[in-house]
Amino acid sequence: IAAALGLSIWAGGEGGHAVAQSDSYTIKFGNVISVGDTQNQGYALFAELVEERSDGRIKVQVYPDSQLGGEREMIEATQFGDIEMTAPSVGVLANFDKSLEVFDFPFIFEDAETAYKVLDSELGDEMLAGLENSGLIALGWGENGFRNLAMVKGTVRTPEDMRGIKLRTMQVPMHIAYWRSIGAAPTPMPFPEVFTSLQQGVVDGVENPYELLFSARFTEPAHFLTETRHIYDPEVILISKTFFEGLSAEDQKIIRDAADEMVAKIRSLKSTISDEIRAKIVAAGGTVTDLTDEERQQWIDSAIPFYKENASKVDTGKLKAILE
Ligand code: EAX
Repeated sequence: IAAALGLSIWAGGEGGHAVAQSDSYTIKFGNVISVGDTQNQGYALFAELVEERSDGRIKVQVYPDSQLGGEREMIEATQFGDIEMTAPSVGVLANFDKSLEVFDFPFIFEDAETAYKVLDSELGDEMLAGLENSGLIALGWGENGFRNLAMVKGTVRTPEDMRGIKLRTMQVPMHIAYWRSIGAAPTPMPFPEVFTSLQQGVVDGVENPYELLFSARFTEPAHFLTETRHIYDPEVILISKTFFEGLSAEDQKIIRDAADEMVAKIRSLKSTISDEIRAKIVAAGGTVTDLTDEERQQWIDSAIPFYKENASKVDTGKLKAILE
């Protein structure tokens, strides 16, 4: 068979291994985020730094906007080395590594600073390192941000208002379980399908950080927004393990250092973007509603039955450590 194949299957086609042997190579980095969004500005910086510091040997080709598919597909492609990098929502990634499910618990972080404390701690490092068991090297925590509601038919203020509402969620079991526990009808689907589903009335609403809701144009059909901040969504910057391990120590360092700078840039851009985009949504004719303290408390309390039901189903030690 080797003779019949002429060994042609290794001529650059077999994931990272062959590519990594040579001096010059291209890293394909797929994501679902729109061009120009803060994450993609961070990924562009990463591409620039890697290219510059390797004297042009390493190219990073970023494929935004779901060009290479949905997040689950791209995680699998990265595991297999069909692409080298991706940066999915932690929720979608938790399907591959259960210990990450603790981030899918609603209202677990009050603000980004608290989230950073956990992500940047030993616990956070341990979680990133654990992804090696799934064929992935995590280069750092990116950030999607706090997720808010965007509805088609009218404003939602309380958990009660969600009864019977078809809400598009990510394909994340814990998110689905929470929305179901408050009486909503969660409808999981990959990101690339959401816009059409909103337009066609397959779902009544969607939840995502303001920036993504706006750049993906979900706020056109779903223009009744509520700042629920129900889930803080860190994304994880991933590189294929087989690919990365085939690289020289020098190249690994170039990539890791550039990833650190990318993460810092994403965090700094994220610190103001939510308010900026919120203003743009309103200027475009959307309605954005803030919760009163009482309403916010109702939302937090609405998650208690969910915690009671699900705390023992995840890595309880980590959940407890985060809550503490
Ligand atoms: O990670 O699918 C989603 O709603 C995510 O927020 C998006 O894919 C970015």
